Amino acid sequence: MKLEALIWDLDGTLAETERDGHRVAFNRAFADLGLSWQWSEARYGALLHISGGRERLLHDMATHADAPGLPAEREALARELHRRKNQHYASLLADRALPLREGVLPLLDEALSAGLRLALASTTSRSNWQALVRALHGKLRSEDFGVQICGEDVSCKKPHPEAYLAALECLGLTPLQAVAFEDSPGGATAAQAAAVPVIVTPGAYFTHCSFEGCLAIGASLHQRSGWRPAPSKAEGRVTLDDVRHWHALADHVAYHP
Ligand code: XBP
Ligand code: MG
Repeated sequence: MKLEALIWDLDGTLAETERDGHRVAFNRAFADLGLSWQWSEARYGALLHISGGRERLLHDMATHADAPGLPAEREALARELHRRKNQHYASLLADRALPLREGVLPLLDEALSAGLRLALASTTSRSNWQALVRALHGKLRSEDFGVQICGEDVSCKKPHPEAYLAALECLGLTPLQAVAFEDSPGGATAAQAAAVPVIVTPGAYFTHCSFEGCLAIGASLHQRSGWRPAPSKAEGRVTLDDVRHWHALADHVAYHP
């Protein structure tokens, strides 16, 4: 099956946005509303198994005695906090852009030059994708991603496959004509549940997680060392040839730290 498209997750995969981006922005939103809640780096990591910022807020409210009692009030508070969080996130990025993960940009460029299509399949809000694009001043071009599935486009967030199924439908491709790039167990599960082969570069919060059934897994697209299956060459970054090679092998590997 010919490889036609690369489908990218955003948070943790294109860029490390969680610890110094979303987490800090959530904490600013709590302070805005006079709440004493603050998410430490460790607490935020534990909450990341909940996809979606609003959903994460609702989940965490169960642990706060001063959270509203009624479900409708909690929902309203989560919406307001989430709205403010996304505003803070955009200003944080405008002040100090979070870089793309190493090795991402050359692979994007190589794929485009080779005529492959790029898609985004993220459960983050569209405004967060746009904020990252803006902050990177032309390094990451929105127009290069012919298909952009964001949190607002799905009713079920990852690990549900909906984002990937929607991306495939918009691309007009079958799952094996694409490869997904993910950083988290939930994201990898979403791609696999849509039958899209997945290449994993664990995000900062997911380096101690196990991943089953990946096409390939490695610490960074920037370097070939340590990848499973091993790329044909030992030196340099992960290239489109490596991706095509893994795609052709369609051999699935597991990773247990
Ligand atoms: C990861 C997420 C997101 C972000 C915050 O998305 O779960 O919810 O943490 O984004 P990805 P929102 O699929 O890109 O890894 O607050 O906009 O939900
Ligand atoms: Mg992710």
